Amino acid sequence: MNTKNKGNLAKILCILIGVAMLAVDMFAFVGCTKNSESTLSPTPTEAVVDNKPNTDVATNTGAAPETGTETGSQTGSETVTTGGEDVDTLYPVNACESIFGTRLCENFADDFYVGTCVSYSLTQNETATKVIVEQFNSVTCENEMKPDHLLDKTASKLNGEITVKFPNDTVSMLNWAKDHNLKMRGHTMVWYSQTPNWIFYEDFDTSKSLVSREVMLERMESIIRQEFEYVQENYPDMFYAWDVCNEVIADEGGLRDCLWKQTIGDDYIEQAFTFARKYCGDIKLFINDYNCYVGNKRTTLLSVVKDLAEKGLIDGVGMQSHLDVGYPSVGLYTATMKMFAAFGVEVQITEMDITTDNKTEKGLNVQGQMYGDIMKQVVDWDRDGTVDCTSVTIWGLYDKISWRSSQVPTLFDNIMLPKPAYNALMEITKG
Ligand code: 9MR
Repeated sequence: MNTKNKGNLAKILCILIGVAMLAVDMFAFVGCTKNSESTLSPTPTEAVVDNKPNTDVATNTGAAPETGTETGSQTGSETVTTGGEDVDTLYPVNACESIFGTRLCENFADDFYVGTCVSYSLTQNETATKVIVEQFNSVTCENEMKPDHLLDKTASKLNGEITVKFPNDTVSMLNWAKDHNLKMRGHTMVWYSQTPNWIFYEDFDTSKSLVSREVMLERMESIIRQEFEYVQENYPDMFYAWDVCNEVIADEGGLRDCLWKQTIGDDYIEQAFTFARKYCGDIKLFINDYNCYVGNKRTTLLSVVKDLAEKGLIDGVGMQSHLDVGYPSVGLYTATMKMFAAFGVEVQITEMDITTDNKTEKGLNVQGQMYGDIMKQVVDWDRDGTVDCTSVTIWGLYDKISWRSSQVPTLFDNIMLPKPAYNALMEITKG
């Protein structure tokens, strides 16, 4: 029996066991699974609520842009609820030596890293870990390396200077990635959202005044230095790219207004990359955004990237790529990628997901086709040198835990089985 047939047999076995266990669960015999996730995870209801802060996101039809941002800006929130990690406990962990018999990342091994985002709970789950390690060779913390997770207010006040502290859940995730030989993308340093307000105020006290440009520049440098130093010391060579600035362009074009810009000034992006360049070692520096292909937003992003590239401050552009089957067209999306590549920088697809409201077999095939068409073009261009794509990350391991779960945007369905989208990527052959 050849490898492919073995893989298919393993897959069928998994599906049969999965279905059988699903039936068992319906009669409430839940104690038979090996996973301990149920005690760690929120209930499915909580999960859906927690993972969807942006219920007002557009559905990306017609000219509606990709969304992917939250409405709140710097809220000062000091906790992050990752939520949504209700990993299905029914899936057979040890039933098959190889879960699917094929490896997505192997298909693109000569081209770029293939990643997924992970939450703390996901990394605690045996099934999810097995699928991730089999299918992907790169991961991004979905929330656990964002500013509100790493910036420690108590320590900052105590020390009288901005203090970065990698909390236990983040450290556990980094250890998990290291133990499984996964590479990581850092996400993210300078962002208008999920960034506590107190970092911008005198004495880290929001009842006082905003600090001066000089003080904020010192704080910015310190944050960037501490983050890079921590990972270089504890996880050398694990991080290959970092979103230094995230979502800095306004939806209508121009720079997004935010407290970074208000305190430092319009050059805050260049300043961030200058500091990052000083401390990053071999880690590649990225500017990351959504709707990169839309009108004035694209125009501004192109000019920011061109400027940073000419100054040698940036290594690549992260196209988040929260897409929908109705928008953008594959042509518009890939043409934009080529424009960034023309500046001589790398391009990474950093948060790819493609929503669809049509969950029928036909709808999922259309979704698969779009995943496949995009990736085929990216692979072709990467191979002929038109685009230097170095990483593709899918935002969400499987539909049930996606931030847009109701529109089933990932490669794996609600019980973590491969969808047509997965198959479409596997079908892209080596040239
Ligand atoms: O997927 C993330 C979700 O769990 C969080 O609740 C949300 C809060 O901001 O952030 C999501 O990830 C975002 C990413 O960090 C930046 N680009 C848009 C992503 C989707 O909102």
